[in-house]
Amino acid sequence: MTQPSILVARAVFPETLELLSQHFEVDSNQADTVFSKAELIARLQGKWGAFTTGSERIDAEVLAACPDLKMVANMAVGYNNFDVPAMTARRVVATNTPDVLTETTADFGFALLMATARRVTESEHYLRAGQWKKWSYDMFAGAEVHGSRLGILGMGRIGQGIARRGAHGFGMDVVYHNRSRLAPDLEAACKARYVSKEELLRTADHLVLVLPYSAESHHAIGAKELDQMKPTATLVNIARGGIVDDAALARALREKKIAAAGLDVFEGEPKVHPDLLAVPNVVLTPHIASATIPTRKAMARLAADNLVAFHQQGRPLNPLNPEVLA
Ligand code: 8YV
Repeated sequence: MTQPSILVARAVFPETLELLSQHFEVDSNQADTVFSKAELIARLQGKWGAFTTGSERIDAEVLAACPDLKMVANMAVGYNNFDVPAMTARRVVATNTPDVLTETTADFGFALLMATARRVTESEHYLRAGQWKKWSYDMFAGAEVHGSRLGILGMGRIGQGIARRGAHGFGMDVVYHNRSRLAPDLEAACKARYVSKEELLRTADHLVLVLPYSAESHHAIGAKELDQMKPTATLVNIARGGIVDDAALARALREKKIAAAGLDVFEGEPKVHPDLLAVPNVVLTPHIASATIPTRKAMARLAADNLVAFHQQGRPLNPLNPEVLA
C-alpha cells in the first residue's frame, strides 16, 4: 500500500522525520528556507498532509490551490497562522500542540519579567561597553518583583503557570482578566483574582500578556491602554505580535509612560520596529519562550503523533476543528 505524502515545512529534529517516515512519504524542507505563499502552494501539491511550525499561513487561497490536503499539524500551541473556518469548510483537519510547552513557556515569561523589572540586559550592555567605573546608590535601580502586583491578560494554561510562579514563588498579589472567569478551584490553585481589564491595567506592577492572537485581540494594548498603566509598571509579551501596538509601545517607553517592557514577539517578526530597537528600557528576545530542547522535541513529537493518529485512527489527538471528524 502506498503511503500518503506529507510536507514538513521547516527543518525539524531527525528523530521527528524518522518517525514520520515510518508512516508517510516525507518531503522535508531541511534546508529550513521560509516559503513564500507560492512556494508553499507548489510544495503542497498532491500532499495529503503538512507539518507546519506556526508561521506558514494556511488560508482559503492555499486550500483552494491544494485540494488533496486533508490535515495540517502545527508545531505550536498558537494557531493564528491557520484560517480554521476556511479549513473546516474544506474539511481539512487542523491540530496544535497544547500542554507540552506550558511550563517551559511560563518559565520564560517569568525570566522576561525578572530581566525587565531588574534591568538585566540594559545593565549588561553598560558593563560590556566598559562604562562601569564605580558603584552608585541608584545605579540600574529596578522595580520590585516580590510582593508586587502581577497582572495577567489571558488566563489559559500558560497564564495560570505564570500566576502560580508569581503567587507561590514570589509572594505576588495576582490579578487577571480573561474572556471568561476561571473555575474557583483553578483560581485557588494560582491564588488569582479576576478583575476588569481597566482595573488590571490601572493597578498591575507587572503586566504579562498570554492571550491568543485574533481580530479581537489585535492591538489589545495600544496608546490608550498604555496611558492607563502606572508609570512604574512593566509590560511583558510572550503571546503574539499584533496584540501590542509596537509603535505606541515604543513611544510610551520613550516618554516613560511605563517603566520598561520585555518582548518575545513582535508585529511583523522577524522584523522588529526600529523605534523599539532605539529605546533602552526594553528587553528583546527572538520568540524563544518555548525554546528548550526537551520542550521543542515534545512539541515536534506531538505534531507528528497528531498526523499519525489521524492517518491510522481517523482521529488526531488535538483537533482544532473536531466538526470535520464527525
Ligand atoms: C513556537 C509558539 O516556537 O507554540 C507557540 O504558539 O509561539 C512557539 O512555541 C512557534 O510558534 C514556532 O513553532
